Amino acid sequence: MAANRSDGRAPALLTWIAGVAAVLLAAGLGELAAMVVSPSSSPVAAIGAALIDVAPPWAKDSAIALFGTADKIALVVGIALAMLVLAALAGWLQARRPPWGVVVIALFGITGAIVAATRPGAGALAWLPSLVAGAVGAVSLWLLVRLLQPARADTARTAPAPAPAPAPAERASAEPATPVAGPTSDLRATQPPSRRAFFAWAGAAAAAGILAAVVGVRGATSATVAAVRRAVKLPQPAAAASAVPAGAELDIAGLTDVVTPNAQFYRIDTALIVPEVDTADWRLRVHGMVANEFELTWDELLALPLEESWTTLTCVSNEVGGNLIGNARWLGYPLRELLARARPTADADMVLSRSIDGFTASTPLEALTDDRNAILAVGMNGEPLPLEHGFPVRMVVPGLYGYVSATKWVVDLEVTRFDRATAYWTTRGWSERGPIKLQSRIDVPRKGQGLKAGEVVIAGVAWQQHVGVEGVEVRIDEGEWMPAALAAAISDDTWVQWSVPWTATPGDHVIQCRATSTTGEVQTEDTAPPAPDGASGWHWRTVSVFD
Ligand SMILES: Nc1nc2c(c(=O)[nH]1)N[C@H]1C(S)=C(S)[C@@H](COP(=O)(O)O)O[C@H]1N2
Ligand SMILES: [Mo]
Repeated sequence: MAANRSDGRAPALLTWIAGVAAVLLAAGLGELAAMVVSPSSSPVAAIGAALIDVAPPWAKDSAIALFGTADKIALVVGIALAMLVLAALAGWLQARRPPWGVVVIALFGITGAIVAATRPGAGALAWLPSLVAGAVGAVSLWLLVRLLQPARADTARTAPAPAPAPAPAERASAEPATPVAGPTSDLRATQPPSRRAFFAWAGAAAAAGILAAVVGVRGATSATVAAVRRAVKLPQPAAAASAVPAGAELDIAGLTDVVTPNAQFYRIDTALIVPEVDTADWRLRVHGMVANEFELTWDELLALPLEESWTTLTCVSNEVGGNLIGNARWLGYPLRELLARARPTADADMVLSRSIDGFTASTPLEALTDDRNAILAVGMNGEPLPLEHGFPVRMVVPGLYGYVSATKWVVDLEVTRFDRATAYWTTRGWSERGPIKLQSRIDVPRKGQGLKAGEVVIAGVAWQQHVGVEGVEVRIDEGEWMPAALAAAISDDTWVQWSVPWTATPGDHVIQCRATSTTGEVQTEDTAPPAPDGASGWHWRTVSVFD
């Protein structure tokens, strides 16, 4: 380990360690406090949530492109790394330009507190964990850096102000077994302050911080709302969904299941911490350009005649060939009925749905009042909504991308107009309307899968919700289009499987597919990126066929 410089300055590395140890302890205690206050009040979560909201549109794009549904983990890791770099910097500052290191940490705590307290849905004590973290970080940094500095006695000795002789007992405790003057004290002046004490304290702070963070994060994983969810008993549907038709599920290894299990359903949202909404507190406010504003409670909602329907949900960020799509059996109350009760005024053309966490979606009023299965959903594949899929209540609207229709943790419906209100992603450059584009995807042969020459099967899924898919075609090496066999569709609101046999010949080949909708539209070859209103183009896959 580097020795103290002759000028008495601690090596930079040690100042960085001091900063990191102090911030680890601070962040850990912040998480512990958040466990008690509320998960979303965690300093890291609050800063992450704010970053998500202020991030430019391309950042969301590239985050999803780079990390897919692991984008949140990537963000947290990024914040943690940035915090550690800042921590090291604060340690260095505190050693070289005191008290600026302590000031920086304290300012961070205060900033975190303000951010946490001003998040949508923030609780009354949301500022507390960040303030705890800031205070702990500032004090521990001050203490740790002090341990790096030459002992006080050395400096005191240079200014020998004659002090009144202390009482023997006092002296004994103040300067234990150290002579006030003489050869020994001279020797001490050239010695570095105790590194052992510094490492012991820094190590203890870091370890305690990590332990507190682990306890805090694990303890905060929504135990209460999870229990509320487990206790929910969904009523029998007044109208059941059709059974999955025989022949909807082709028996082909590697082909996507026609019904997506909840645990495998893609998750996309801006919520770093899954919002916790107790059914006892849930209210849906229906208001705006309506004759009859009202509020709905959970019990009132469950007492209504609920209907079950199949709808395939798709994210606008889904690339051609991507997997941000899933199909489920949803249970809920028709929004058409709910809006009929509210009686929208004639000039209203949009419903702005709002989540408890501030996310909003703009859905054409027409899509919510026509005959499609646009519902206020409480059930997913026979279970209450999973917490990360919107428990207790979300919207599901066939035919529209999720960002303009599928509001999770929904608490507010404002009937309004597109020229009066703007939704979350529209303010970030995405289209104000998002009908789902006609798409098809190759699932097998799988990416990079080696194939043996001979009879093989090419299969995948195709979708254009609420329009429906009429056919799929496949071509090899830009040859003739071959019609694929469509499996039975559950409905026009769901995707459909397809397959086509192929006699594979040795060599590298390009497989492409395209769908045709029930309106006769052929899936366009023109490629478009996800922004601003959904990707387009043909999905293709190269395969190597061996003898
Ligand atoms: N509250 C809230 N609801 C939301 C979102 C969100 O960020 N917050 N994202 C929407 C988007 S972009 C999509 S694609 C769907 C995804 O729903 P899922 O996560 O249940 O698959 O939820 C929608 N509902
Ligand atoms: Mo989405």
